[in-house]
Amino acid sequence: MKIPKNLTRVNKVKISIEELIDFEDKIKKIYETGKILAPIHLSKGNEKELIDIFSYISPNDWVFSSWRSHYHALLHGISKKKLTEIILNGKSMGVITKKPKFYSSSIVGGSIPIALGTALAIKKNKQKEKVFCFIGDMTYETGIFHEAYKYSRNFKLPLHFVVEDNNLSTNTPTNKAWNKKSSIKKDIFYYKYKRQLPHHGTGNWVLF
Ligand SMILES: Cc1ncc(C[n+]2csc(CCOP(=O)(O)OP(=O)(O)O)c2C)c(N)n1
Ligand SMILES: [Mg+2]
Repeated sequence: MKIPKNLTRVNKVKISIEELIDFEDKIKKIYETGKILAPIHLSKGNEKELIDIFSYISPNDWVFSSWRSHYHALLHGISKKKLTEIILNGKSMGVITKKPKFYSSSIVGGSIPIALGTALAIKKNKQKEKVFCFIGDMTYETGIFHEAYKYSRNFKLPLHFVVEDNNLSTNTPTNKAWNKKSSIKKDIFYYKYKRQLPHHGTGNWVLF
């Protein structure tokens, strides 16, 4: 795992690996009863890395996530009860709360410009919060990431990217799609993990 230099731990993460796995297992079971009338994207296998990364994120910071947001939401302080309600309401891919400051989007790269604008506002208003934006390895290859990264570094904005590399874009190997040699920018959180579940759903119904 890569952690940017000059960052210190600011948070004692209270949620355990077992609690995270247990949450997703419960959602998986509910989904298979047909009660959730929208896609879900479950996490598994990256608990240890995420718990470590969230020790650098203050409960007062902003967190931006993607379609696979349950672990990020729980680790940033959204309660299991509240998150279950949101998911049962069909909003697994769009978990958004004011307290804690959490935003997620189902659009590849969709949260990046919003995270950038938030970081710009924080700097202009001389506030102390930081912005953390979680992206997958394919999202990391998009043009919007590279523009936002450049802008945030040139203007010294309080924006940190976390790249979660499962080397898959739905089911396409990202390294083959881009004929990619590994090169990750220095000031970025980065970890690799092996995806243990399908891109979406639980594997027991029709998948795309
Ligand atoms: C603009 C847009 N194009 C395509 C999709 C379909 N899509 C959803 S996730 C995904 C792959 C993303 O891969 P990665 O960034 O590595 O994230 P992972 O799911 O592996 O965490 C794609 C192509 C989308 N949601 N939005
Ligand atoms: Mg991926």
